[in-house]
Amino acid sequence: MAATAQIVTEDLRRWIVAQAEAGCRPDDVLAAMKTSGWDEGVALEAMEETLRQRLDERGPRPIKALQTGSPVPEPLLGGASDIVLADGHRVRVLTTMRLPRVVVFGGLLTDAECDGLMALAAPRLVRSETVDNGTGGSEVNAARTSDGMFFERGEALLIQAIEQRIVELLRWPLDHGEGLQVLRYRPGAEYRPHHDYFDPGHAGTATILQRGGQRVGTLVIYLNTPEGGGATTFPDVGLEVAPVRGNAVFFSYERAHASTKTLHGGAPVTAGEKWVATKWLREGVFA
Ligand code: PD2
Ligand code: ZN
Repeated sequence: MAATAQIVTEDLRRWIVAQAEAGCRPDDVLAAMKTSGWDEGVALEAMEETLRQRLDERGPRPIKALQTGSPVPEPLLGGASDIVLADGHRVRVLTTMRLPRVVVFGGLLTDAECDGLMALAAPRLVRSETVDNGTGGSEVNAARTSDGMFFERGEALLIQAIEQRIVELLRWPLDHGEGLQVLRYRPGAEYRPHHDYFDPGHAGTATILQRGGQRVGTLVIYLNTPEGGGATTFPDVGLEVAPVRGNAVFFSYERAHASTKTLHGGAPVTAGEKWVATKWLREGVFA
């Protein structure tokens, strides 16, 4: 069925409302619509619009299963120019994409800033852990074979300067950001494709969300240029961002759902090391 020919009928609206009121998860409703031939984007829009309209009719009593998109950071873009000024620092906009929402920046950090971050992080690196979906704690994971550490927000002057630049570039409040994380990949190390949002279906997620809510955006900054490999990949759309010292890739996700097409990974490093700093943005105050 062609996307343009898909009309949302009253029958379909009634069916969507019935599924939500019966407690069906949005993912399952979406999957059922896709199986019957609906384009994913059209189905998602139909579901959201129908449920929002239904909420308006019914007043404040929420239908528990529904989720609408959250506000997300939207970077400062230069309009006619590909240069933006973030806290007085000139940053180049190299690539933009709508779905997934991706923006690649050139020259976000200077060489000296990259060196300074790596020097501060190096003595504190330990084998990376990922979130344990069952408990909300963390665990060592074969899908992520790097070493890492977290800075506290604002813990050093260099960190403060970088964080303020990110605040202006992404137009997202300082206190909605997690502390910067630094990762070092050795040859052969990788970060297999994953989503950065916390999966609402997992038992530990409710605990994680108590501090700052969902993640809504990610900025990965490359602190060096590996000799081989290490691209940041977006397998849903075949996009590969080359790791170049001082550059960064930003992406946002307005819902914790694969339809954002923000599945991404760190391809194996084939020669040399790869160092990145990641800033995750939350929907609320991360205190
Ligand atoms: O280092 C990367 O390219 C990478 C890839 C995927 C980093 C992250 N995810 C992350 O820090 O979330
Ligand atoms: Zn990631």
